[in-house]
Amino acid sequence: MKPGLRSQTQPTHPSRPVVWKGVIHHYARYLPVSKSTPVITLQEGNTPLIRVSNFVEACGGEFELWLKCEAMNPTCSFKDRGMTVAVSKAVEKHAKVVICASTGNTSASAAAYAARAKIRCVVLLPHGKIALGKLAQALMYGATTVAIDGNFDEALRIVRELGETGLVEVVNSVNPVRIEGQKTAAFEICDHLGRAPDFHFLPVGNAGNITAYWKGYTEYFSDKETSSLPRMFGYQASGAAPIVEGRPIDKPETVASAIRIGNPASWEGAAKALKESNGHIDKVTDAEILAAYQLLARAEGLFVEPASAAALAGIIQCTKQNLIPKGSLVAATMTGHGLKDPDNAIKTAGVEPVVVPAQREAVLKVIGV
Ligand code: AN7
Repeated sequence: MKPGLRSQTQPTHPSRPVVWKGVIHHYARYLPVSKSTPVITLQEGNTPLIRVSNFVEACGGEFELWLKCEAMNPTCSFKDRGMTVAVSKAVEKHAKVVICASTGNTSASAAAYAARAKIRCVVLLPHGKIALGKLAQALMYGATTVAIDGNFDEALRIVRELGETGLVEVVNSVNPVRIEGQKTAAFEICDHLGRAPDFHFLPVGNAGNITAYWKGYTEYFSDKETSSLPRMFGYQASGAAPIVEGRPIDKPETVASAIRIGNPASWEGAAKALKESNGHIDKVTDAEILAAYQLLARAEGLFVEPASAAALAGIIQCTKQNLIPKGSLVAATMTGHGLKDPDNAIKTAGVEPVVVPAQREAVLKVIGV
């Protein structure tokens, strides 16, 4: 096992706390950086891997499930792992402007790291289709925020064209250094579990993350048998499932706005991960996504965004189909924080606060004890 998270984070003195300095600092040897790369970091990475037995019990499974909680990154999604590398490399090249198309999380992350690097950031978003918290992030971090009358795929096409002019640096995952940064999550999982899981579930939008995890797992075990590698299981929303359907979707639709993508940029990377890992890609309905979203919050106190819950809906689907053998070690990536999308949360919870007069008796009545 190569990256060796534990060995490198041992404090030099027992009473001295471990200081985590971010993905580049920790994994420089495995990333496309050199001593002369300026490190733009918000101390991303080193996120919790949390075992969720209540959730497994609630869905009737008999396996061990660990969630990689990427919402604990600085901008509350997994995008920060790739963005620290992308923005650091952009600064190394003396880029003055970074640009991305986004369903929300990439824009939040690019905007934050650009602010830190003191360079400009331009984000192209599908108008009216971005979760509220993500829009708030882009605006607060000071990105030039452009809402296009079109979907993510159209925004990405424009960004690619602008990238070709050489005037701006593209920080979407079509920029390969993004994938390099994101693969570190797989390193952390192996370090934490002491092995790779048997299965790894994750939501699939542009397919950058499934590509990155597979790269991470294969690099971690490059000197070992492939039998140590996990099977990669990806989930798309049924209204936005181009890889499952085998063709681009013109007008993708789903409640999980993060993965409302009809023509994934890393389609080939996903295909490779699925084939080489003997994996599986499938779709889940919006109703299944929202049910899993609410179940996780209530069963475990973990609040993820709807896109992340697509992976959970996939786990529930596989449990019903008996695809996960008893005793398996299963990991899933919870890609973003539930607070990013308060509108869907309030709608899904389906309850409202009980309004009462400011009196003890009135509150007691509501408690019902
Ligand atoms: C929470 O921000 O594509 O398959 O522009 O935000 O690597 O695309 C977000 C994607 C899953 C899918 N979960 O990951 C963007 C964007 C969350 C996400 C995905 C996204 P990929």
